[in-house]
Amino acid sequence: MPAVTPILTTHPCIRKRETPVMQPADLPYPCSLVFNAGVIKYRDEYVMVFRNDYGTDRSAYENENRKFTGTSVGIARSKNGIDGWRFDPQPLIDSNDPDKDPELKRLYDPRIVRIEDKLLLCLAMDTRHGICGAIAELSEDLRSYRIISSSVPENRNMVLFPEKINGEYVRLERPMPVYSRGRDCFDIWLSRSPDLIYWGRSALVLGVEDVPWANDKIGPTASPIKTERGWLTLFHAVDKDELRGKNGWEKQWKKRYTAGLMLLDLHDPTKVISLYREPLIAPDRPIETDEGFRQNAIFPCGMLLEDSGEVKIYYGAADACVCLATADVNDLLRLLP
Ligand code: BMA
Repeated sequence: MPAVTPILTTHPCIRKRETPVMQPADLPYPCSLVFNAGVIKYRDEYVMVFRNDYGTDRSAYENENRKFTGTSVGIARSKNGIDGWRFDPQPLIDSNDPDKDPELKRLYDPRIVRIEDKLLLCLAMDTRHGICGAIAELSEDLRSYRIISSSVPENRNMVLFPEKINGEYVRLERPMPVYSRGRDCFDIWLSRSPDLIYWGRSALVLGVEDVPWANDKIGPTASPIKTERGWLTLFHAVDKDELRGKNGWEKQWKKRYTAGLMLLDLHDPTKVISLYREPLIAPDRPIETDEGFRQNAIFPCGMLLEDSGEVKIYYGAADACVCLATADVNDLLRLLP
């Protein structure tokens, strides 16, 4: 596969685990692609909430135009956050659930967070009338959920800060304005809420034009990590080239997804204290560039800080499997003077 230009590479402080932490064959129910997973530590275990697209395979997709028949969101637990994942027997959410609201098409790209005693899930929600961002509250045993808030279209990629700031819940989000800007040109915004249900006092955090290697859109990825210097915040960044041809299952895939890093003010996270001006993580291994459903896409949805100072970043690789990248928190902070 010819390299996608301009060449973008992962910063050397990031170590990518050689093999994926989760692949389709690991799941106990039908799965074509498992990717874009959020992770938290909960009751002495790591809990992963992942996206599963199912119902076709590469050959059927390419030769018979057989598309995916469903998307589910599933849960698995592990003692070390790397292997030995134990799956719940059924997905938590399934687009083919006969009891679901007919307005709702599917929920995907889960980001899980624990705020005080609440377990919360941010989800992208495709409806018959547009794409919305939903927030769901999970039961303590992680076996059921209830949607408590949803945005109007078009919005998604919501992530919640892991604690209240100045007494309010705060989320990052990525609306998708098309009329006003004439083309894909999407930015990162922030909204605040007294109760997780009503959201407002929205403000722009970072525009796509502020990210030197992005020319299409940016969006939030995982709940930020609190440090003494500010909120360590990952985001995804997309560059697009009309000349890019087939790279993956689809006839054409023109985008590349990378991850960037910034530090947001602890008390007013609309303020960007520092932005690292190159990608932190780029698709640069064969599993990310030459294999998978959409090549040249890495998409983090989970980030954890261990007591040792190791930051674990869980990302979807080529929309096909879940991979893990790690870095020392101080090395990441050094990129943000
Ligand atoms: C985005 C989302 C993600 C996906 C990415 C790359 O728009 O739909 O779920 O990983 O595209 O295909």
